[in-house]
Amino acid sequence: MVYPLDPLTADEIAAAAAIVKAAKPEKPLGFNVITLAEPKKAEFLKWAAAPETAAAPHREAEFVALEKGHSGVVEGLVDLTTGELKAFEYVSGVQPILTIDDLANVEGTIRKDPSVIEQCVLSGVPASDMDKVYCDPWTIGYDERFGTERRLQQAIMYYRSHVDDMQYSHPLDFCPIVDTETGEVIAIDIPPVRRPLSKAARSNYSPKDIEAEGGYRTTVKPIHVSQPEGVSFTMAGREIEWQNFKLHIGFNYREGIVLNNITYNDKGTVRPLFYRLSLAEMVVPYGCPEHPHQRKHAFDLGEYGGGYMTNSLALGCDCKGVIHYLDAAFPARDGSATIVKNAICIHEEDDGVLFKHSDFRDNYATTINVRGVKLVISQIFTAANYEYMVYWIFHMDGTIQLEIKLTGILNTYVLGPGEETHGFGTQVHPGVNAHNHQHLFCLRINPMIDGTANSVQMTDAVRPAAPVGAPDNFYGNAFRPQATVFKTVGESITDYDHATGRTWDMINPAKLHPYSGKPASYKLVSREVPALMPKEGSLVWKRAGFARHHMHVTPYVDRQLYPAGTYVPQTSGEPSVGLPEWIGDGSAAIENTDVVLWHTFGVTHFPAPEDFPVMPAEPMSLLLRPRNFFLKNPALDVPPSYVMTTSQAATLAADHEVASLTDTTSKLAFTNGATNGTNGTNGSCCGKC
Ligand code: ABN
Ligand code: CU
Repeated sequence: MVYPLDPLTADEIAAAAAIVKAAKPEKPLGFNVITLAEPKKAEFLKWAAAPETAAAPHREAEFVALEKGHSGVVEGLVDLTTGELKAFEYVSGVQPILTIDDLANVEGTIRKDPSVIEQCVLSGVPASDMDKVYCDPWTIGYDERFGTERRLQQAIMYYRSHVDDMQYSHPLDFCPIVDTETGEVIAIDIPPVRRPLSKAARSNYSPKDIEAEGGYRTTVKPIHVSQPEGVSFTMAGREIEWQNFKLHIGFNYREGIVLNNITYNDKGTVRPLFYRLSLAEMVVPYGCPEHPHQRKHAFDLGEYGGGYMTNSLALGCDCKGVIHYLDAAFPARDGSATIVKNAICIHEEDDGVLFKHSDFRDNYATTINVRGVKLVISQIFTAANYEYMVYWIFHMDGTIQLEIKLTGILNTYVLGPGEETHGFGTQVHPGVNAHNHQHLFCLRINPMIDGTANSVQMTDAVRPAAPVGAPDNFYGNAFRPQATVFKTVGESITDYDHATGRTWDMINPAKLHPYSGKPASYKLVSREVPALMPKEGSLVWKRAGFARHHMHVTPYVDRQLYPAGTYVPQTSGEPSVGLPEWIGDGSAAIENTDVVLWHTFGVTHFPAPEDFPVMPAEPMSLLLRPRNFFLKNPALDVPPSYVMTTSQAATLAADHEVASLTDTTSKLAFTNGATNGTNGTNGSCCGKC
């Protein structure tokens, strides 16, 4: 059975392209996007209520194409169920996403361009070394000199002394601008004071370079993950069931992983949690004020695509354990389909102690210790220099976690001899300036807490206003949570507050907990929430409207998915598209209805030498936690690793035995004074269970 939110298969992509070509044989089209047009939510939910009997929504493909000689894009819709082209429209004044092919062509262009060769020579690269000149092609972002008419990339330039070298330790100081469609260099930005190619030795992480610095350490013992009985999840197509959770795993060229229709089986009652969760956009603004670095602010999802850039994952490297993979299919420019094998990794990991308690009264003999397992659904994408590792993690207590790890290589620029960074970057290697930047992600949450009629409140820890000594706070120690329900979009535009430990709670106001009297909710706990550093009125502020605040809530609208606009490359931000348009005057009602939360979180990155030549993975994380949702701890039925009741302990004590969780069976890391640790094995914690 095809699940209506399944991504298009390779065959469906090819079929969609064939339908468009057959309907418009005279048009010289190059496909940029062919992706699932998700069914309307109401249609999907109708189907999902009775999938065996209800008619499935038609499979529809939306496409974006370029037509030779036409500025802007052609966008349209294909009904794959009927084979009909339902829409075909020209959209002007926009530019589509850059595909991997678009990026890959730029190096060839700049290497043979005479004006680029001239600049290379001026920088200290011999003309005979043009095969050693590399570039990271970025969309131009926005440059008022060139506007949106042409499809432009800026080439961030580097020199690689050897094919196995890592070019980021030898940046060049100028920036060619390339027309993606014609393959021409249309301009070169050259700084007024030149910075020659650094003569410092390269910095690299290749085996040869590590050998030259003493070789790999020999002190790492293997750790094997063993799952002798396989996994505890089941898959039906792309629907997964794991520990009472059930959800569908979608994927698209832009957001990458999309989690759909997440429910929780609460002792036989299937309770909806979220209709859709995804990373909807991100922006990486750089903080060097010198022209043209203001153009460095990548929207990695909207300009390049977290799906298009996704890696094929490998066992033992990206994921460990017993793995289930899902592939991804994308269109090539000619409308044929290509497949990324193993684009999504699904596996389980030990999750540490889920809960534990011991009783001091019998010297901790009374103990319960329950270990958890977590389900991880992950992908990794390479955004030129950077890698983003995205982990959607499900925990046994009903918590859903999003963890993102950053690794890969810093974007670098040349630091001239004796030049100062002025604090806008760090010299991470001689002659290498890594500019300050932020990684700001926009998480789109469409909650469905026990149904689609939800509200959003922010909860802050507050003290009563009365002073110490006043009757209602005589000792001054009182505090309580203050919940503010957002009535309008305008009220929802809020920021994190460390002082109050603010959370944003998605509540079902009609479902009050029998004990707490509070509404069933999932709360968003997210504390890695820097402010957008580019100033109000700046290009980034205008283009990345979603990043102005940590939280925005809007009423649900079908296919309103991308908060920096559908077409992000080369937007001027005048007017700001996407979320700022949907917010409008902020008066739309959002109480007790179907809502979407747009949450911006991330890190401000001041580079350091430890981040070079390749950055150790830096994690950031947020949680969606059930509150007043379950009657009590929903994980009480997870089998304990060890349990000893007080009466059992007393019986043992009466028999002069000692009940204790103290480990007696594991081979310890160090026994009999040995310090090489060769004895350690996994053991059950006490040998009694
Ligand atoms: N980080 C900007 C970027 C992403 C992908 C491809 C090129 C550049
Ligand atoms: Cu960074």
